[in-house]
Amino acid sequence: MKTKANRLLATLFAALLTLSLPALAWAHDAKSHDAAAQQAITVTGAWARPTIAKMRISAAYFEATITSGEDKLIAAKTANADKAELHQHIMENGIAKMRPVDSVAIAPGTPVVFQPGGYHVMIMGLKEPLNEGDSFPLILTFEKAGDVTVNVMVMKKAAQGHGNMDHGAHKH
Ligand SMILES: [Cu+2]
Repeated sequence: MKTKANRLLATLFAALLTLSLPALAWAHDAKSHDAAAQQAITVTGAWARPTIAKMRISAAYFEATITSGEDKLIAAKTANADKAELHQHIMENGIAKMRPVDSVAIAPGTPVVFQPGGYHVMIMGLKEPLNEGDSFPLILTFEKAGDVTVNVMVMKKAAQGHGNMDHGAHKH
């Protein structure tokens, strides 16, 4: 009985080795492409709300995708403001609140989505007001890929963002 079990284990072990060989080769291959990680990240649809009255704060939204490997968005900054923070909206006892987050993970098939009611880049201490039609550069820092600069368009969108950019239908 014991011999039979041992033989079975040996077979399983051999099978595992066979299986893991291509996996190891693949992992090695993926690692060699780390240098190209920055090119693998694409940020689209970056926009921010115009500032209101004398308030010098805004929030920026965008979607980031990665084609290979995994990374993390760890920081944001812009020369146009004193501070930019990664924030998340949460509901606490039915009250919408926001809090800073350390990082947001990104993987193929799991884009980083910053949108109203969710993740956003809180921009504080803007040096100039943001008006509709303006744009400004925002630097997104990823743990592996490093800095990715995106052009943020200042525009108004409906309070409940569904990614709909065209509000023409509301005009009669
Ligand atoms: Cu915020």
